[in-house]
Amino acid sequence: MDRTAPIRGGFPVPVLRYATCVYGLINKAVEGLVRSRFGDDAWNRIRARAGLPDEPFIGMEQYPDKTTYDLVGAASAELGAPAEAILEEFGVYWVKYTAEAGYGDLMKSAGRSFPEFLRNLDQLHTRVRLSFPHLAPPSFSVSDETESTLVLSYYSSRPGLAPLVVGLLRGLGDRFNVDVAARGERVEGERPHDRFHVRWSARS
Ligand code: 1MF
Repeated sequence: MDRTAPIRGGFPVPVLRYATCVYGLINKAVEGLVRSRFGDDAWNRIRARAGLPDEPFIGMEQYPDKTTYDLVGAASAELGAPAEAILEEFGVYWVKYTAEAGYGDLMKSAGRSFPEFLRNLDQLHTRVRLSFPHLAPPSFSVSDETESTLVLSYYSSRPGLAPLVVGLLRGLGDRFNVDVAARGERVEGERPHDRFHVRWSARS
């Protein structure tokens, strides 16, 4: 991931880019993904490459977004995979991880079908924010629905995470036993966002 790429307007603004912090739960999930797929040694190399001490992340503590971006960058370098691929795998993993790591009821409350869950994402984040007010959630909205397609608009203060959303959609596909195809496009303008054309079908 190119973290110094110029934004629209042509000059880099690194300070703006890391204005937020994220709950440690995210970093714990990155650690869980790497350890389960690639082992403890790989995790230690990635953690060290990201310049992080050998200390556990605390789920309810907040860490600068930069820590997570650095972890993704270090994983990309260590594993020889593009950052986009790592973000996508992380998205798939997150859906399972949170359902098993204490947020099963939260996930259940968000919906009993793939499209219902997507329609309720902002509500889900509102619910989390009641308990954890420093959450800086993205916003999602659903439009153009048919029985098997919809358009998902994704608004985030965090740059470069569209591949993560593709992974989240795939993870939700696993959760609801549907195959998901998603094509994303960037929408510039007054409220820049990513728009995903999503299609799903029951798994055979
Ligand atoms: O700001 C944040 O800390 C933050 C953390 C997680 C914001 C959003 C999220 C969840 N989101 C991650 C990608 C964000 C990308 C972006 O910012 O543009 C994924 C949202 C999502 C999408 C599809 C399906 C499921 C999803 O998430 C379910 C979810 C969301 C939040 C939590 C759990 C499940 C959550 C619960 C507790 C938290 C933080 C997040 O804080 C804790 C954790 C442990 C102990 C105390 C507090």
